[in-house]
Amino acid sequence: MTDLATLESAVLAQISAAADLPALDAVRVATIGKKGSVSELMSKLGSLPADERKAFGQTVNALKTRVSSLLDARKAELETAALSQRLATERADITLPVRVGPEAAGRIHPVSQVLDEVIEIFASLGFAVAEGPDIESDDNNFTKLNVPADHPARQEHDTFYFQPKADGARPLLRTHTSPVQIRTMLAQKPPIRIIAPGRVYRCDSDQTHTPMFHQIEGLVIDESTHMGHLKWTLEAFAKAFFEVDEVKMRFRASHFPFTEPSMEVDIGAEAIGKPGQWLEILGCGMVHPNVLRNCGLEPERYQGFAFGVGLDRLAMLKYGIPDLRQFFAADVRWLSHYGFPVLDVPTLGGGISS
Ligand code: 2NM
Repeated sequence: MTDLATLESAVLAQISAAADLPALDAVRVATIGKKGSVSELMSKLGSLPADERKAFGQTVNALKTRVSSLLDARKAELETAALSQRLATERADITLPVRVGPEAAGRIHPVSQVLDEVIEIFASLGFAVAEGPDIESDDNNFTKLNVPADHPARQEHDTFYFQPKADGARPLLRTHTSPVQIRTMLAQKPPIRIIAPGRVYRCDSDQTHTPMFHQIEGLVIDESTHMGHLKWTLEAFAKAFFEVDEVKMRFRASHFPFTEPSMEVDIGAEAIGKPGQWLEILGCGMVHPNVLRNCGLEPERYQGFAFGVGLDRLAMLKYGIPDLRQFFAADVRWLSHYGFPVLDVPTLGGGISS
């Protein structure tokens, strides 16, 4: 019994001396663990006289229970101390600004933003989006569009051609998105109401021209579509795009092989806060009868209008971006300045721009 009392006071001393949770666990293993000093006492049971066994067993079990509950108490004490320590040192300053993650730091390119804006506006007017390949045939890009064989736009000087194929055909990089309209007219009967956005290519490179730029063209064909529809549509577009209630518009006579009559459209620069000036924003006209015929549509039955807008130029005008060439320089500093937040999606309900 003296042995037991000595053992117990030694164990109690170890428990209170344990300074942290790992040290306390070591005491637990060394005492009430499988081969611990308290557990080992039970192995003496066999060598005791039969009449002492019961009392000894009860005494050892009681000791084990006391040691176990002291271990638990010390454990709770150490855990509380550890928590207080963390609370005292790991303080969060909730007045600091939130750290912005990559999804919020990313920016949408102005051309993508303006493309989404234009699509949203024409979608609300009932236009569908049509697409086609960047590499086109001479036929879709020029011939079907009533562009004469000797037209300057067809020259190598203006158009990017690929090497001629075995059959002599020369594929090219489309110089406008009009071949998409050609494909649409060949594939479906009127009524047709589409816009065709995309990249276009011309051998041209200076302050205001890049060899690749972006266009959006539109086409409406039906049995009684007339120039009043064209003017109303473009006015509705200009008001929605520049987010103004009224817009001054000027239609100047022009010439394109694929439309007759053809016009260039200016808007009063009041729309972008520069009163007194005119801004050219697009070209348009009534689709030439030859183009309709080339696509299998009888001009005696069908007529319609088409227009083409430069997206890059629209972006520059609306958002006051000075230099076209910066659009394609892949400079993140430029993009973080002129770009748009990822979740700033243009909608007519929520606002075309915000
Ligand atoms: C423009 C200006 C005027 C145009 C014409 C056609 C088609 F295929 F219907 F003949 N598509 N696009 C057109 C007409 C494009 O861009 C300045």
